Amino acid sequence: MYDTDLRTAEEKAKAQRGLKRDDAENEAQFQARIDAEEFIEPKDWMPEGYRKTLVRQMSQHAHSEIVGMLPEGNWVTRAPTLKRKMILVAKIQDEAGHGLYIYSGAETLGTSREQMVDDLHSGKAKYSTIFNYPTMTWADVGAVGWLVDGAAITNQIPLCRCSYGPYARAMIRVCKEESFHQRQGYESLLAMVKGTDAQKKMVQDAFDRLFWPSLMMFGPPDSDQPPSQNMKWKIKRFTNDELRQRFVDATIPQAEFLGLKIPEGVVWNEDTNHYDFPELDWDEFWAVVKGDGVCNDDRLNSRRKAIDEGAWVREAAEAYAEKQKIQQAAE
Ligand code: FAQ
Repeated sequence: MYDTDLRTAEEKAKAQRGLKRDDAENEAQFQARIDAEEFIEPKDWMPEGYRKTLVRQMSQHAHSEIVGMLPEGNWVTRAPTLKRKMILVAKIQDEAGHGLYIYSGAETLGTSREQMVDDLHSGKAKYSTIFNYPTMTWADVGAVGWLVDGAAITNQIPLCRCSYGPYARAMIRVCKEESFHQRQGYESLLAMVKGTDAQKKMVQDAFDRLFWPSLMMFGPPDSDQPPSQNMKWKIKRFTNDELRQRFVDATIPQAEFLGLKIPEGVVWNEDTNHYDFPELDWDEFWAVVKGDGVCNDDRLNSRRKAIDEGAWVREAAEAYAEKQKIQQAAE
């Protein structure tokens, strides 16, 4: 109602011009550092758009790691052997670790983890569409390792060279662990295809259902996107379609080695030296992004429940930390 800024109009205009000039200079300097392949660190000046884009992408990434534990968690009690159970538990714990590093990395941009988690639970923030598909059989668990972690690595190796230092550094360890995840998934399917006919059929079925959604993990087609500021800022180094193609080219020979039937329309193109593949069902993709996937409600309800039921643990930990602080101050 009242204007508390006591500067004259002339003073305000002058300040605005100065601000603009400073911002332009800052922005030019910032872009020069990016072009020179320098890392941007938390306390460095950055354009608001860069900060926002990173918080969005990193929080979405962290949420994906955390929500991604749910489809696999369903199988811990049903893993076929003790060895497989131990591997699965180790993998799920790794995913939790990835989520925590990436939340911490995103917090260095000034958004609290509580805020990011609230945004996930309110439906404002996204997580990868792939985790809204169910894991119906044990072969699906292997296929998640092979295809979902495989797609994640393809996407994330370039992120080790992302211009934002904390994200890039977190990705180095994450990619090493995802690589183990991909191999264990592939190895478990390799064991199954050497088994009974029913096991082979189960692997084929998992591949048929999860192959296309794993291609959607790379995001919408380039033709839908305006030229990306993201690439200029070197947050992303390759476009969604480039990475999707790279993943298809790596995955089809692996599927052949498993003895799987390759989906119709996926064919080697001698001219391009790549596999051609049909247009994905982008209506399905957007429906899942918007919350209409088979498991969207289930996943979010599980996360909300976990946060509510864990509230007393967080309160106890805070009370304990407070007590320790008082004791240390008294010593
Ligand atoms: N799902 O302009 P673009 C994992 C959204 S971790 C949902 O192309 P961008 C580990 C996008 O946010 C897997 N939403 O966006 C694991 C944007 O939304 P906006 C996760 C999607 O950011 C394995 C809009 O559509 N990995 O798997 C998806 O430049 C096994 C327009 O899209 C990462 O997050 C999608 N698939 O590129 C855990 C990697 N795709 O702004 C357990 C880091 C797009 O309109 C078990 N993220 N959207 O609100 C990225 O590299 C990028 O964010 C992309 C999207 C490539 C996902």
